[in-house]
Amino acid sequence: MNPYGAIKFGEFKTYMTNKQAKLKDQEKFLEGTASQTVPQIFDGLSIYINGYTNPPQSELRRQIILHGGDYQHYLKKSSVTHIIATNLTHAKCNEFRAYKVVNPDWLMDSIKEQRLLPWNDYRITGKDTAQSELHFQRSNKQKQQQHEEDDNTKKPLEGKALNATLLAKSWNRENTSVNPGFVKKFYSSSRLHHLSTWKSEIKAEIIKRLDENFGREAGGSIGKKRKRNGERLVMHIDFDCFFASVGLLDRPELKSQPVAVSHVQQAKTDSSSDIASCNYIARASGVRNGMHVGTAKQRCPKLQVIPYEFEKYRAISEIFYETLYGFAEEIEPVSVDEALIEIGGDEEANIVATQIRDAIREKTRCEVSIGIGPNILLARLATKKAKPAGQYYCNTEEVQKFSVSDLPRIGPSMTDKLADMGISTVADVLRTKLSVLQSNFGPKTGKMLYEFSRGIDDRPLKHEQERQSVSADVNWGVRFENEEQVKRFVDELAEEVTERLRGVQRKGKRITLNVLRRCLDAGEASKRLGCGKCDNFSKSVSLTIATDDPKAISRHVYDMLLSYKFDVTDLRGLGINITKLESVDDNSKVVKQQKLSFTPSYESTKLKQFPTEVDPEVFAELPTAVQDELKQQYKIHLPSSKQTDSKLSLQLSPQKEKQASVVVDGCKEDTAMVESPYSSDIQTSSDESVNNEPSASLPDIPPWSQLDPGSLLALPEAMRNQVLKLYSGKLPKRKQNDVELPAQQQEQQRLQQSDSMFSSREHPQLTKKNYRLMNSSKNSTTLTQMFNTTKSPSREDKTVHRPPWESAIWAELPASMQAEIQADHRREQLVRERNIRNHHFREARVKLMKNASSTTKIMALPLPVQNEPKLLGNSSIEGVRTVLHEWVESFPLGPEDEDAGVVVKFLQQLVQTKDLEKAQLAIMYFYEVTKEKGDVWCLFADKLKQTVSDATEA
Ligand code: DCP
Ligand code: MG
Ligand code: MG
Repeated sequence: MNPYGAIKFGEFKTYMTNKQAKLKDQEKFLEGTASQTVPQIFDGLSIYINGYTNPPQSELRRQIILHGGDYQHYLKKSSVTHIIATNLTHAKCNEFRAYKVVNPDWLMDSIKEQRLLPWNDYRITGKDTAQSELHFQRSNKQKQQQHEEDDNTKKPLEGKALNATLLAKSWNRENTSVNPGFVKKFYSSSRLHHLSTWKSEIKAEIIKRLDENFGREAGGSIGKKRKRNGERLVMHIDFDCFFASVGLLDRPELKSQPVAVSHVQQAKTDSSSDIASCNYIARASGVRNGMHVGTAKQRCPKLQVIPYEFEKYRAISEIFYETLYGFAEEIEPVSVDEALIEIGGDEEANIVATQIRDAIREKTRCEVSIGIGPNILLARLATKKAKPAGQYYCNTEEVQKFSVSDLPRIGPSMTDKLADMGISTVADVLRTKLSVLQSNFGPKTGKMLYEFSRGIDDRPLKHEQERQSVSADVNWGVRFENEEQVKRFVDELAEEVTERLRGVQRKGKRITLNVLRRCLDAGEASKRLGCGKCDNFSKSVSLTIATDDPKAISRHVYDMLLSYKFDVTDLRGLGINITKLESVDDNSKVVKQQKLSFTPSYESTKLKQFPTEVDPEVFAELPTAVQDELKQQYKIHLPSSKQTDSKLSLQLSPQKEKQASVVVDGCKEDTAMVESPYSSDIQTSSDESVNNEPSASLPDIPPWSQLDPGSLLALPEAMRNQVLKLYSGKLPKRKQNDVELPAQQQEQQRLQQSDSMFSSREHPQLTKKNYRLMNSSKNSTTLTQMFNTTKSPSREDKTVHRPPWESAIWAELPASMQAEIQADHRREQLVRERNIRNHHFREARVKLMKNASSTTKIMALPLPVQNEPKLLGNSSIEGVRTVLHEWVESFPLGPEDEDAGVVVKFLQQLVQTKDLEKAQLAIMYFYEVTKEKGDVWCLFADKLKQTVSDATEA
């Protein structure tokens, strides 16, 4: 059944089924984006949220899905495993008494700890009913503290007193947030910060290399020929005890000793400092990465601790990646000391691996180990066997020898759950039915386990993951004495997050504050200057325009922090997370538009959702012939008696839907554009040519010749296809237009035709002046402008309605006030837009009438002589399609260079002669016929598209 189909009155059940199906569709999307990176701690759980919660239901739902849980929109008592609620009425208490009812802290704390915490600690009981006093984010720990207060035996510990004791020591003052510049200092010595920064730098470098070497082909390769008869060869390369090995390079005297890298210099048996890396001699005594130095010292009294040397790690990592580029066909950076590569060619895998290890040893004097396999799963498992200083090939059958906890994405909670089911090795998984795995772990994870246990893993290597968020969190050394220090700290943190945003050339629309507040019964942290036992809080604000302005971010964050009314002495950690990212490029486009006084994109996208409404009076004014013509294109609904604004709404007749949806969208779209100072110019040229167009019954579409080809290629595929379909079906040949163009426009077209990436070499006379002319050409309409060929309805509507967020004081306003002003602005905007639509309708009438008398004239126009580019003698799109089809069918392994050259040249010629319509249709068709023909053809299709796009932009 189609969940998006219409339902009839009374079909409530269908409505519910459809709604659930739609919601599940949305969830699939979230799941798909999350499961690769986020620990799936709620896997196998089915969670329902009851009533008002904090964080809000939408956020909880997102978190549940992101972390692998099944979110239940409706309480299906048979399948729900947990219910989340903040308060329960007595009736609900009764109703839910057989369920695990927990407060939202359970979810949020579990996420923070990346493991499923015992639900019992967060249980909502009768005492938490709505009749009792409402507690904001009342956690179990707070409840406990409340009890303590109640029986008056213990007083809560005072943050102020705790901090005073701690900050009395000068070293502590020096190394906490009371000290200005703490954030910078913290990050300069934070290894985790360095690791994450390096990773994004390495990714950026890889992408840059692909750009340089291959003009950015999709799934780009580093430079080897892909052969291997379709078999994959994946290698997982990882330095042995990376930080420790690098540290030993300049300390040869310690080479035969147990060594660990940590912040502390004097390793004492009570030290709580973490070990980042320890050599294999230390590991023989039971020392492990991540262990406290104190514990390690107890296990291995001879342990030598050496300091971090971040610059050296980065430098060695650069050599490492540089070496890998020489061997890899594809590369996925995993971390500073680790990468996955895919090998082409036909050389024996073990020989290549030895060559790689030798090369890296020679250049860095450090050892790597290499796991090899036919996919990522097996290569990663093989590394476990290869370490230290070795290499290992893991074949598909061998996977069964591993324990389940060795498998990727299987965390401790899943390992425990599997153990409960009697499963501890991969061989045990293999014996378990898919249905059992799926019923215990959900369909996705169940299937993953099933496939992993058979050595199946078809994940490709990735080097370009879209960045979802940028954040800066500090949860060490956070101690405050007064608000001033907090404010300064927030400023510094905002600076930090902004720097990171700029580093990845992004701005963000959503700002989230994360707070760690000391549990009110908790004393000083056991880890020196650590955060200790804390409650988590988080709050977000969404902005209309993406930002990377530290001042604005800081202000919002500080506002949110103040709203909690926490005592500053109880703060133990603060973090800023920026999401809903946009690339700076996208953003600069928006900014540019705003300078031209266009309405910001937010408004226009919103408007796309609205039905096009038409004033019935205007409709009634139309001549019957025109009314009839419109009725053929649109289903015209009379307003129901309940409709207060007495507007008609236009809906497309089913048979015209595809074609006319562009127009309808266009009407909506253009409401955002009518304020352009150029709109009246566009109107003039459009009016002149509209007489030539048989499609003038689609009044808002300008002639093909006026489209900006660059914009056409920049459109989303679906929209572009619609536009092209519309043009190819409805318009006369491009040249017919030219005949009727005014002299000035013809000159501009001539200039445009002489300019392209290819012609610029042949026409060195292309001057700056030409370029300027071309760019200022009135008839170079952008794709968005093409929907806006009508004049603004009135002077009033032409005035610039500056969005309030452009004003200088916007950032000064509190978030709540901003939200209100934004809502007002949107309302006003809607009214303006409705007026504009009605005006468009009047304009449409004028054009339709003009057009009715000019059809004969068009038919009589002579066709111009053309020197059309040909593909193997074919110039018609049908002929071109036939050639392309036969070509693809005849060469299953991919295109021959010579043939490819012919097709590229043909497309270039089409661009040169401005027959973009044909170029685009050819490419669309090519995509269609190569879709199922394997990587080589698909890559070539991308390349063709890029060629045309480049040529057009040039
Ligand atoms: N690292 C860290 N903190 C972590 C993880 C890693 O500081 N939580 C640093 C120290 C490691 C380096 O990254 O030396 C590489 O991480 P690995 O997990 O590869 O660990 P090692 O290279 O130290 O050891 P192995 O030989 O097991 O790979
Ligand atoms: Mg390593
Ligand atoms: Mg590693």
